[in-house]
Amino acid sequence: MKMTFRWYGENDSISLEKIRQIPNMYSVVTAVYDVPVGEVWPQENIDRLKTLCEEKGLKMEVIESVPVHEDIKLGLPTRDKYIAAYQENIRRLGKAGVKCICYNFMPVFDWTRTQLDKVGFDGSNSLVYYADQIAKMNPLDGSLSLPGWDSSYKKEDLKKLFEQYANVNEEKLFENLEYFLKAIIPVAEEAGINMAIHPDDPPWPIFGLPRIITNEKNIDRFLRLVDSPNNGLTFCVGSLGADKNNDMVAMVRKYAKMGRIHFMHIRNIKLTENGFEETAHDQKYGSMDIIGIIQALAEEGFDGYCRPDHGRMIWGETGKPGYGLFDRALGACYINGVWETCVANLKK
Ligand code: DNO
Repeated sequence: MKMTFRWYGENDSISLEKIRQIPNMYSVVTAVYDVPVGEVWPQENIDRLKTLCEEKGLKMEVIESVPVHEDIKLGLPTRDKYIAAYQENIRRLGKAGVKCICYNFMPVFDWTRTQLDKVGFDGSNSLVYYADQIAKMNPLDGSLSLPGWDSSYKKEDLKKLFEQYANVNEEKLFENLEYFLKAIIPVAEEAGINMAIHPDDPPWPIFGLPRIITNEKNIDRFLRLVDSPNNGLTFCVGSLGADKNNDMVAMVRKYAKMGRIHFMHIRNIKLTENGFEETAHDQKYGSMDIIGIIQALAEEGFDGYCRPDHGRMIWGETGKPGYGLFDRALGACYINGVWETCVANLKK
């Protein structure tokens, strides 16, 4: 397992020097952030990021994300031009030595939470999702501001998007995903890149928009759409684990055995009657069987990438919700410790 850390490029307040000092750190996870969705990333921007990382002793083998234009998800006639740009991005990233691209296929909204700084029992704060709060939110009244989604949408753009998605149900979204995969996976195969879809977070429809990468049945279907090892998963524990019907250890074991997990996002959440709360990574603070998951990965000889996922804000740190330095670094150390113990026990 190769440990990685998300870095938001040169504007990230967390420096590569600091990331480098986290024990066992292998690669950053980053992206070209200043090019609009659907456009080709200049090779020089990609190469510059790579050089910056390598100068600090880190690799740049994972990209998160190359975002998918809404027209592709909607299946509009204009999708072909955006798919061509996507293919070109895969080729360019392959040239720069990238091995894994994380992306998602969630309509309009990426990850969704209802509060970004809920104070926990120990005075730290974290992201939470409460169903009763979501029920009160209206994405069309212009008041919504969430960390995971593109705030450049204007109220009118959003209204139009919602109208367009009125014709897209789960079946249609699967069809549009299939069309996209059939075009990009052969390019990824040639470029030596593993594509790793991120599950929908949370794994159920939001604001009436369909979501499909949500459970084992749908993931099986996704993997069959293009049955290539390059068509794989970002297995995000905190996303899939928000649905208590998902048996996380069994799913991790199954997809790791198939060689289809390319990237692990590991974090813990505490499930409540009303949704979930993000916690420290350590097993005992949340509802996820983090140790069982890492043990399954070790037993299956997982050699893909892993990153600590959202951290709490601790020790007075402020910054991008979920993406501070301290708690994610603690998360990486915890994951490393459990991983090394599991691997050592297997050798006994
Ligand atoms: C949230 C992230 C997601 C993820 C995208 C991948 O913290 O896990 O925003 O990067 O869904 O495309």
